[in-house]
Amino acid sequence: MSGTADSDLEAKVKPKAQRPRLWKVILLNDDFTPREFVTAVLKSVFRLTEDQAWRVMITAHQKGVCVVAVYTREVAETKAADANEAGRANGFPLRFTTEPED
Ligand code: NFA
Repeated sequence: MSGTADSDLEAKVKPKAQRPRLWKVILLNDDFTPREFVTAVLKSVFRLTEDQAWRVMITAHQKGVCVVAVYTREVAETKAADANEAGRANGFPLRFTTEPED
């Protein structure tokens, strides 16, 4: 063994500082929600800039989906629910989902 008794013990007992798994919030395209409304929700709920919000919206519009941001699970689920409620409250089928990062 090359380490000291102390560092050998430390290697056995020191708890690993686990980083929580992060969750993606994903924006789904639909044919009805206005672009400006999607962008407004991305700015207000996810605190994106106008530029970031427009790029995320257009990417989802063109590709079907776009990752908005990653958060801890509870924050991701709360923001997705808030954003879905904003769509529902305004009569739009706007949908956000969450999924764990690999
Ligand atoms: N596809 C919508 C439109 O053309 C815009 C949109 C983009 C909706 C991204 C949902 C998500 N009005």
